[in-house]
Amino acid sequence: MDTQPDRQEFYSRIAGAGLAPLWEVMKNLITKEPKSAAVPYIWRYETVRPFVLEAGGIITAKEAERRVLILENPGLPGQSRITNTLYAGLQLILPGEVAPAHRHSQSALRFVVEGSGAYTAVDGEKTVMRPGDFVITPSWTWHDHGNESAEPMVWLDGLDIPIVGFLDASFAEGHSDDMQMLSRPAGDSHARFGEGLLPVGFERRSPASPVFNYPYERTRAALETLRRTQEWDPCNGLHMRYVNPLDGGWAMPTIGTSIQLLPKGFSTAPYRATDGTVFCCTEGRGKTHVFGPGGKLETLEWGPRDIFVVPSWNWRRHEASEDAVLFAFSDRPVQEKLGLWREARGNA
Ligand code: GTQ
Repeated sequence: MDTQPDRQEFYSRIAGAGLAPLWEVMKNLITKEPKSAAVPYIWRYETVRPFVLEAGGIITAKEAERRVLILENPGLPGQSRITNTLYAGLQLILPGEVAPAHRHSQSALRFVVEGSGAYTAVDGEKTVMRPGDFVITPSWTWHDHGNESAEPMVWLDGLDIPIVGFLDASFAEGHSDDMQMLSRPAGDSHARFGEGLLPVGFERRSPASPVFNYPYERTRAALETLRRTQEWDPCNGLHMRYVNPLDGGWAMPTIGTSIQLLPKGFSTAPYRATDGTVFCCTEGRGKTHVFGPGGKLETLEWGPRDIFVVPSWNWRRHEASEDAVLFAFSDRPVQEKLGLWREARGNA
């Protein structure tokens, strides 16, 4: 007996009452394992750089408010996201420009890709940025960017826009001035929070790290010292995360950031985790083998300034043909707080 017509008729009647049958959708709602619509993808800097610079002739930073080309995952077209939960973009600031001060619920990170000497001001303090610097803009802090150097500056933006959108918790406002007033000298936060010291009696007001620039120079020096111990993780090489000195947690509450050194010739064991991850290469060259749509094995070949994404639960393996350094970010802190984060390791 064909029950379909009866069922369809039932479904249309209950739809009018705001009801729907779970059994028709359950397998897609509660999957046996993560099934991300995002796909692995690489943005080679030599391919995207001309477009980023071309945008500089199309609109000013002031008119655009933020002149950014979004790195949109091809599996999520039109959704302004690089993974299901995170947004990424390449922001250009030309010499003499200012991206006017604003604030929003979304937290942002900057990872400098090209140029040196432009600044970001966050909550009354300026920080000058150099390639490989990791800078954070915590939720609801005023921030403006400017470039007083003679070169264009490009950085990778990472924001939790899809997460905040999912929670319907977005607020934003523009400042009355393009540039906020500065209340502390450059380096103040670093001296106060980034030197193994904390002001006695300091009262925490934000879940984000009070250190807002993690300069590449120090990060790179740490990796260089640590490589001598050769305690490599088989899946991730020498892998360090950026830390909030107040509690030892991630530097940002919604985005986890890390840096890893893969020495020349290092080939990692297969790895997957539930946090879809965005990588940006700062030095060296290598390949990442990853299973793409339909289980097809793909190879992403990367070098300096290239950005690539590995979605949730996709197996991947890195191979470094030169000493390579990868910066990475993902939603891991959110998943950890919710007790959802998982990883799996394969054999080398
Ligand atoms: O620099 O404040 O890529 O507000 C997207 C939204 C950068 C920023 C983005 C933003 C910013």
